[in-house]
Amino acid sequence: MRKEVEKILSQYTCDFGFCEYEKVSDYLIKCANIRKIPENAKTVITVIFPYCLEENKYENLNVSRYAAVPDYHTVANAYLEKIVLKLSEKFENEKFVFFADNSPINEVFTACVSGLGKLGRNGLLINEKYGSWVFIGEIVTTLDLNVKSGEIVRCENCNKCVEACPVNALSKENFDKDICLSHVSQKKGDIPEEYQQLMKKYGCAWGCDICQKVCPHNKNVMKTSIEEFIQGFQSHIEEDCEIEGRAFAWRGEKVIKRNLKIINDKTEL
Ligand code: B12
Repeated sequence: MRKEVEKILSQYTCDFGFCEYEKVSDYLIKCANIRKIPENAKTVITVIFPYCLEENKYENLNVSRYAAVPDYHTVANAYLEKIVLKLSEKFENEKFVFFADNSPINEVFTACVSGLGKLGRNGLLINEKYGSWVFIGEIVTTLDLNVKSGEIVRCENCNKCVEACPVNALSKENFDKDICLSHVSQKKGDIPEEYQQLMKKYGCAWGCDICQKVCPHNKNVMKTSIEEFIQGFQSHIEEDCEIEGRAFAWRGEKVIKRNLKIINDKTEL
């Protein structure tokens, strides 16, 4: 049965792995989608979507790399939907439900125990081929593939990401999401001056890549072959840009416009 599932998955441009649902079910993230998980779920099929492009593409970047490609929710969900259609045809009596990001599944940890990579000190999945420049999605199914989950393997803890984080969000053992620059840049309302200064300094109007850029595992990684990411890449976001279809659209245009104003402001803070 596993071979048949693998055959279907390998028709798409994605790498994948498996784990027992039971292994991750104790760590579900509370969100509305939790009710979509099928009763009697047995297996999680975890899929990664690499998004790194050639380095020279990032020269004029004014958002983090994940936001420079078309909205990954749409791209990942389209792939996952196609896979689920094929799987449902093949295994008529089983249920298959897919998620990407907006998911009750802790995707980083699930990808780790699905054999897709190490857990980085920055809290991100580090894949051997693509580094941490991957999005994660998954299919939760009642199909019992009799898989054996792996254990979580942590990175070497070289500390580069911890030292590079300008707000010390990684200094304590547990990641402090409330002070993370990526988190603050995505919030509504006023941005503290200290954070405005950092956004200007790094020229980044959405998200933050600092802890990933310094990671040794992200050097010379394989580039994405996902056409949607290659074709729809937009490195420089203008204040009057169309936000539809971009990763920051969910927040509404006010937030990205506020941020672009901050980083485009030429006066000293
Ligand atoms: C909320 C969120 C954020 C928040 C908070 C992040 C956080 N770490 O809490 C903010 C806005 C800061 C953020 C930022 C970013 N994010 Co984000 N984020 C998420 C999201 C939607 C949920 C994460 C979450 O709330 N987890 C719950 C908390 C409590 O988990 P936790 O801290 O890990 O603690 C749990 C584990 O330790 C667990 N545990 C312990 N042992 C074990 C063992 C097992 C087997 C399991 C399963 C669990 C487990 O127990 C704890 C309690 O549950 C995920 C998607 C998802 N559904 O997972 C994407 C996700 C993690 N983000 C992603 C990305 C790309 C980013 C950014 C890189 C974007 C950017 N460039 O700015 C940054 C990176 C910042 C960083 N260093 O983390 C990707 C990561 C891809 C990768 N390679 O790992 C994800 C997976 C989205 C996706 N579908 O691709 N993010």
